[in-house]
Amino acid sequence: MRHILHADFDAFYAAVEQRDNPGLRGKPVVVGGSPEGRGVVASASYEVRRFGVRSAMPMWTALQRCPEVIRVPPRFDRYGEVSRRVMEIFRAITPLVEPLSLDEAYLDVTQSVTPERSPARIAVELKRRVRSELLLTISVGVGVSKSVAKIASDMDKPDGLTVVVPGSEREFLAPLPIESLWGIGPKTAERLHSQGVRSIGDLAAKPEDWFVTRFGRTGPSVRALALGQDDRPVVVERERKSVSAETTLSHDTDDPELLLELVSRLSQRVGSYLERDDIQGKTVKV
Ligand code: TTP
Ligand code: CA
Repeated sequence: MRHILHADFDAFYAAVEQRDNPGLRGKPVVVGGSPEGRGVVASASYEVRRFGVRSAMPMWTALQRCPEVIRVPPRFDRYGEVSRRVMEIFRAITPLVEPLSLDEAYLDVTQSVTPERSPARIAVELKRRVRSELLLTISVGVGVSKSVAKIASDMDKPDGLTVVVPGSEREFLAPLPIESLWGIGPKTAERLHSQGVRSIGDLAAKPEDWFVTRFGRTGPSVRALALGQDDRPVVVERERKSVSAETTLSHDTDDPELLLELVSRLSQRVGSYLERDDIQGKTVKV
């Protein structure tokens, strides 16, 4: 049996800004581009979420929902630096750390567990270290698999700690909405809702062949996740699967000349990344 922690910063970009600028603490803060430049909210402090402001929302919508919102432009270098430091703290607990993004990672702590040091204790230690060394809060989920740990870390945000006791995975998952499961996006969820399947428990109650009919090849893995079964290991070094470049225009356009010019510029950027790292791809997507 494995013991896995999933750790995730609360309101990452916004929390770093509030930490670095005490004047922003306790205030409705968003990090993102300007409304004039069609910016979107990258991160919203918990204070501003009460107004219904969320990540990926256009900045002008955020302004409408909360006129007193304070917008801070992103400082990606700073977030990268904080990310490197938190990963160091994680690696001091276990070498088995798999970062998922700048602000979240899986930790396999199986080897660190002793009768005196339960996985939950390790999670408490981890939260304490991050708070004292970085002055930031993380939410942690503890479970025997990646999928359960990740869902658990989201249950009690911010500054949360949710422990799923081994053997109680099905019980833990049953009341949660199907959207919490990896691989169930909004479209699939809508389709399943119309068939009366809303909770993971509803899903888990379906027979094996139902999954194959609904999901095809991925049916068995969706079923396994719904039953709380997931034996994917924590992988320290992950192979990079793609290289990309993107941009946002200040106005919508369907001008073919402009678009071609843009595609050319972005593909040159992708090309230079490939060259720099001496790697190749075999599939191109626009
Ligand atoms: P999240 O972990 O999704 O969000 P969060 O840390 O701001 O808030 P919480 O986890 O407490 O719900 O994303 C981590 C960072 O990634 C976030 O701070 C900013 C960036 N991000 C974007 O730039 N755009 C997005 O649409 C999302 C979702 C995140
Ligand atoms: Ca986060």
